[in-house]
Amino acid sequence: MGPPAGGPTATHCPYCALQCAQTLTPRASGPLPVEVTARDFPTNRGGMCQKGWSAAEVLAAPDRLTTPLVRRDGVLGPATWEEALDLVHARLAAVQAEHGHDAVAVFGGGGLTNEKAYTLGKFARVVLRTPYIDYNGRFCMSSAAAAANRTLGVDRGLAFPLADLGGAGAVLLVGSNPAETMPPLVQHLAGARSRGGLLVVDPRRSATAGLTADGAGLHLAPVPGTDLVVLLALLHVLVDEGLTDTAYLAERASGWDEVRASVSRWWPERAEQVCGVPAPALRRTARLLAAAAPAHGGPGAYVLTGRGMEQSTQGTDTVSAAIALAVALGLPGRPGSGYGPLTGQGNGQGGREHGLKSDQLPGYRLVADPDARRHVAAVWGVDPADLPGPGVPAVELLRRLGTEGGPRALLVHGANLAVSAPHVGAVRAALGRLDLLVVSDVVPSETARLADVVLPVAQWAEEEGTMTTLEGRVVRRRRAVPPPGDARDELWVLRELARRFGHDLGDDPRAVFDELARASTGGKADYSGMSYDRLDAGEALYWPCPADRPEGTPRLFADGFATPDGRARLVAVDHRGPSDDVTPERPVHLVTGRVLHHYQSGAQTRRVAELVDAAPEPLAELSPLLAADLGVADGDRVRITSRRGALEVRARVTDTVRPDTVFLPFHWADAHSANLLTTDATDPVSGMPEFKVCAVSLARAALPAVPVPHEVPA
Ligand SMILES: Nc1nc2c(c(=O)[nH]1)N[C@H]1C(S)=C(S)[C@@H](COP(=O)(O)OP(=O)(O)OC[C@H]3O[C@@H](n4cnc5c(=O)[nH]c(N)nc54)[C@H](O)[C@@H]3O)O[C@H]1N2
Ligand SMILES: Nc1nc2c(c(=O)[nH]1)N[C@H]1C(S)=C(S)[C@@H](COP(=O)(O)OP(=O)(O)OC[C@H]3O[C@@H](n4cnc5c(=O)[nH]c(N)nc54)[C@H](O)[C@@H]3O)O[C@H]1N2
Ligand code: SF4
Ligand SMILES: [Mo]
Repeated sequence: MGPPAGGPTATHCPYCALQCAQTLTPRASGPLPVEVTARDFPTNRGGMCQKGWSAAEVLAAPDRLTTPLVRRDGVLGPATWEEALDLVHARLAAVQAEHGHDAVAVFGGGGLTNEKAYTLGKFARVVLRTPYIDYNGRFCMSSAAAAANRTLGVDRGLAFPLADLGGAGAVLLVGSNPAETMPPLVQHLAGARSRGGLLVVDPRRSATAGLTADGAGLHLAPVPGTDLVVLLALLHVLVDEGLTDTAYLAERASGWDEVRASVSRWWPERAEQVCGVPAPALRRTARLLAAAAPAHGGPGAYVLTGRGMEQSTQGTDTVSAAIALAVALGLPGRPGSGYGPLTGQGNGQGGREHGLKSDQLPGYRLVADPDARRHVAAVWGVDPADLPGPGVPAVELLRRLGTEGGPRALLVHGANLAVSAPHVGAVRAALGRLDLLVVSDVVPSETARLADVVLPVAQWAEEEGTMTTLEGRVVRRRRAVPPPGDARDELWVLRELARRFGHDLGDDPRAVFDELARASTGGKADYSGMSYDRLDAGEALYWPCPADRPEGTPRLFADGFATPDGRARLVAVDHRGPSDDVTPERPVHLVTGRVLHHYQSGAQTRRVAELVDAAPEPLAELSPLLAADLGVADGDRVRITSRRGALEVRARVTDTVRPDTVFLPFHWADAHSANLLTTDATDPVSGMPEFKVCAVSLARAALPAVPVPHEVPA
């Protein structure tokens, strides 16, 4: 591993897909191994959020995993790597000998580097020979990915560099709150705000919706789960008022006639009845977008989506409608205009490009495609017939754990399922049914604490690799310090496990990158023209970057879409409503999401003192009207009950939420986990769970308020 170089190291943030550029300077003394400063880069322009600034604290977390742990007599205790890996190998081999290859499953994470994601996918398919692999990116980007694939022929997050947003006259953000989830991104919205064109669709007046004040734009606050109606109404207005880009539609899209017919019944007054957004606001929004669009001589417009609309059982259809809106306005592929989802995890994009998704092989190829299997099998030196077929999406995989014929052992790399999976009570029960749970992590996450074997791995500032950002741009992650104690690089862990199964996997990140570039050759996400040398020389490389077009592709769709005929395949869709909609017994919509100071399951950020001080506990946001109805005052404890579970948290009474809605962040665990309440119903196309909306009842908690326990790491 070698000692740290000692000088400053240029890398990127451990957390979200914005991948803010950072400089890490090793510290000679003090509790933290490195000092983190922001570095200029086109996405963050020298900015970072508090999570990025405080990231070094996770390196030195007091309960950082520094040795393998093995459960003996019910208790996790230290073990050597030799003992831990021998045990994992022996038990996996025994499970497979008795129950077949499919008896072992793998769950990955969108925070893993491309090298680790690729190797984990290869490990599952070549070493374990199991079809059961999926990742937490299924919870994140799967609806946006499914809609982009079916409509545009490719899924790359944004199809353009983020900095392009600056010149836009209008930016429509549907269910996205970047002011809290990617704060430095807000700089790129300044142009649209100055032109009065920031258009935010969110049932809450989120921090981002607040940016529309003072003439900077409009905030539409729909009933949760009704975004599709909002979008169909916007399309209706474009058609009705002759605002579509007819030349672009004729040349670049198919299916428009069906879409046009399908939106005819969503005139704004009717849409208002369902989505609650006033008809005049729908009309103004459509007109502002059209005025900014190139067909009307505007400076450009963007349609951007977030988890607020995607994490729904109709997420794929809702994103398809957002794409139809962008296409009807003539935006995708036009300079200064476009469509895209704001992706989520640091490498959620790269994770699926390189094989963490149940139906995908490296290069964004399909497991079921015979040519793809042949190509990848050749790179891996195996018989295509030996590659398992497609597996199942995350929620289904978790459901099958420990059931008759389902997987009996699970390896988790970079996901905290015991907090972040939907209907988490059922997921915890499923994990409890396993014969063997092995978790690789950097800290004792809630999932790691349930494991039979815990493997301590290196993180972020301690490793080399690459990440693929929300722009489809590949950036280098670089090592500044060695991992503490006995924590090891995850590539080494996979290599050592594979060796015990008689397989040879490389663990040098540069060599793994070269191999994944080869495996991606000719695929949609082609990295074959990229190398560490080019990335280290500071080149901005966006995929596809094939060897014969090594300049890469910052902007997609200039000459057509990635469909066989180059046209966008528009899909007519209609509103169905949430799977668990409000009833007289459960009359309030529960909406879940994020706050600025915490990341995801909180496994990392609940270990950072300044972030815990800023946001020590989950607060249920409810309106003064609802609070009065319940007899709840600000700071009182409320009990929230859904069909699946109940929890008690304190209330924040605020006029930023609709009176029919309560908002709860999901960054806390155990009795405070929002996912005790959420449903695991999924979108039929993407497998995306409906995290965003379910029906709940609320009551003032019967017991007197007790101090909320701080999350003290065990
Ligand atoms: N601080 C912080 N930043 C993060 C993360 C984090 O955990 N914390 N995670 C990263 C990841 S992985 C992701 S995926 C991104 C997510 O980034 P976002 O998509 O911005 O985050 P969310 O808070 O999940 O959801 C956005 C908004 O959707 C709204 N919403 C809820 N229901 C609905 C609905 O029915 N319709 C509409 N239109 N809106 C709705 C919520 O009120 C919320 O303001 O953030 C990334 N950045
Ligand atoms: N109710 C509700 N639930 C949600 C969402 C929501 O909006 N509402 N959003 C969903 C979304 S968009 C997402 S992306 C998921 C995220 O779901 P999670 O899987 O919970 O995400 P993280 O908390 O980032 O978990 C990553 C784990 O990996 C560990 N880790 C970090 N780096 C490494 C590494 O290099 N290697 C290994 N092995 N481990 C590492 C961290 O310590 C942590 O324990 O949550 C989903 N759950
Ligand atoms: S916005 Fe995202 S990438 Fe940037 S510092 Fe914050 S968490 Fe890190
Ligand atoms: Mo995400």
